[in-house]
Amino acid sequence: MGSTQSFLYRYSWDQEDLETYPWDSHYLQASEILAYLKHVVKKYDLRKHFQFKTELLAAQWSDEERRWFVTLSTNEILKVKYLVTGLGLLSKTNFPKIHNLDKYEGELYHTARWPEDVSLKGKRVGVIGSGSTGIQVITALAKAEEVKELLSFQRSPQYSVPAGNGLVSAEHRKHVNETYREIWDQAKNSLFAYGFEESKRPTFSVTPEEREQIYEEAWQKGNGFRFMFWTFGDITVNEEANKAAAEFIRNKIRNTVKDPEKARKLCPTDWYARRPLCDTGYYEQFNRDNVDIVDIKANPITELTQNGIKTADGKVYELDVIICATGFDAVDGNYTRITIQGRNGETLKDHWAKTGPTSYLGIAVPNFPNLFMISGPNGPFSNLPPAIESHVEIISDLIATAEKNATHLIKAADVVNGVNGTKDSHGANGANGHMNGNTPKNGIIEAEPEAEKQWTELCDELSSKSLFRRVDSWIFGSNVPGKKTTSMFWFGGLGPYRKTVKEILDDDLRGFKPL
Ligand code: NA7
Repeated sequence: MGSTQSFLYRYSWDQEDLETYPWDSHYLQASEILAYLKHVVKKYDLRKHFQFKTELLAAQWSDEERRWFVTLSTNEILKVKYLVTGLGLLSKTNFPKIHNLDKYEGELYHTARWPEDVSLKGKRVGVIGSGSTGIQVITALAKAEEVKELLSFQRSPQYSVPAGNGLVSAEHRKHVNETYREIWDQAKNSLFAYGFEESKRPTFSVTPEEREQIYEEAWQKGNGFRFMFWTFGDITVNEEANKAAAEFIRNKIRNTVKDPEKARKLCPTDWYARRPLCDTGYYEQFNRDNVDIVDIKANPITELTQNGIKTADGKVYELDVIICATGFDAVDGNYTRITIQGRNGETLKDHWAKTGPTSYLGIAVPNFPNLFMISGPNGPFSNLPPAIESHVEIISDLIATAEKNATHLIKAADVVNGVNGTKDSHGANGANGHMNGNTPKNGIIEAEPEAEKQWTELCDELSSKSLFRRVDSWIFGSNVPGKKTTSMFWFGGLGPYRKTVKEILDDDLRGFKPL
C-alpha cells in the first residue's frame, strides 16, 4: 500500500481515463493495480509489444556494431540499438541469512514471492521484518482473525502513522476529476509527489500547543509522507524537530497498546528517519492476546530448527509458518546479478564495485552507451509512479533526440524488441532538438565520466544533511549484509530533479558525449 494514494497511482497522460476509471478507496490493493494496468494495456493495444516468461540473462555492448546484444532465457539473442531497463528498484528479494534455514520443515515464504493459494487458518505464524510490508502483513493477518498465533520477530521498532484509508466520497472524486491537471502539475513539481504541498515551517516556530495540533491534524488526515513532510519542514534534518515528532508518535503508541511491555517493545528510540510508514491499525493489533512481539535486537535469532525459530536465550518459538518480510536488495540488486557488459568488457557490477551504484541523472552510465535505466541509482527519492513517468519522459526525449540528429546509417527500424525511438509527446523535460556540439551524430548517447562523478557528488551532498542517512535501511543500501552503504537517491525532490534535468538537456545535452 505504501503512501501512494489511488488518485496518483495512475498514468498522468490520459485525462479521459483519469476521470472515468473507478476506484473505491484512498489506497489500492495489488489486485486493483494489476486490473488498472491490464485495462491500460487493453485500451492502448499494448499486449503485442510484450514477451512474457522471458528472462534477461545478459547484455553486451558491441562497439563495432554499435548495438547491444541481449541474451534471453528463450535462447534468443537480440541486437538492439537502445536498451531501456525497468529492472525494478524494489524487486530482488532480500532473504535473511539465518543459520539452518533449510532445516525448517514448516512453510517458509517471502512477502515479495507470495504464492497464490496459501491458507494460514489456525496456524502459528512468525513474521520476520516490520518495514512497510511487515506492518501491513501483521495488520492484515491479525485483523482476519484466522491465525492461531502471530509473532512479530522485530529487529527495529517502527514509527508509523495512520494511512487515512477509507471509501472515496462522490464529492472527493468530483473534486479530483475537476482539478486533475493541477494535481499532476503540483505533484510533479513538488518534492515527494504525494499530492500535498511540503511544509517549509520550522517545528519550533510555533507554540507547543500549536505543534500538537498540527501533528494531530496530520495524524487524523493520515499518510506517512504527509506526517513527515506536510507538518513541518525540518523533521528529517533537525535533530530536535525529529525528536519532537518521534515523541508524538511514541505517545500514540503508548496510548494505543494496553500491555506496557508490548508498548515498550513497539516504541522506537532511534531517529524517525528509517521510513515514513503508515498503516491501517498496526499498533492496535497488539492488543489481541494471540499477537505478540519478539525483540530480536535484544535477543537475536540464532537459527531455525525443524519446527521454529531459536533465539539467543535458547528459546524455540514453534511455528507452522515463517513469513520473511525482509525487503529487497534495492536499487542495484537486479543490475548486478545480470551480466550487463559495456565498452571494454566492464560490467555494471565491476563499475559499481568500489563506489556503490552510480549514474548520471539516475539514467545513464559512462561506458554503457545507449543504456537507459528507469529508476536507476541516484534517481529521485519520491513517490514512484510520477518518478518513473519522469524517467520515461526523459529517456524518450533522449532517444528521440538521438534519432532526430542521427547522420549515421543506423536506423531505429533495426531495433528488435527494444524501444524504437518514438517520441512521447508528453515529455516535460524535452531536449529541445536545437543541439550543436554535443548533439549525437550517430544515434549514440553516452554519459561522460566527469558528469557521473559530479552527479554522484551532488547526490551525496543532497543527502548529507538528512537524518535518513544516520539510520540503516535499503535507502542507503545498508539493509543487506556486505553491501556498500552509499547514496542511492537524489534527495533534492522530484520537482527540482525535473527542472535540473531539463536545464541539462536544454544545455546541449550537458554531460553526454558525442561519439
Ligand atoms: P524494508 O523496508 O527493507 O523492511 C524490511 C524489514 O525486514 C525491516 O523491518 C528490517 O529490519 C527487517 N529485516 C531485514 N533483514 C532482516 C534480518 N536479517 N533479520 C531480521 N529482520 C530483518 O522492506 P519492505 O518490503 O517492508 O518495504 C520496502 C519498500 O517497499 C518500502 O520502503 C516501500 O517503499 C515499499 P530493520 O528495520 O532494517 O532493522
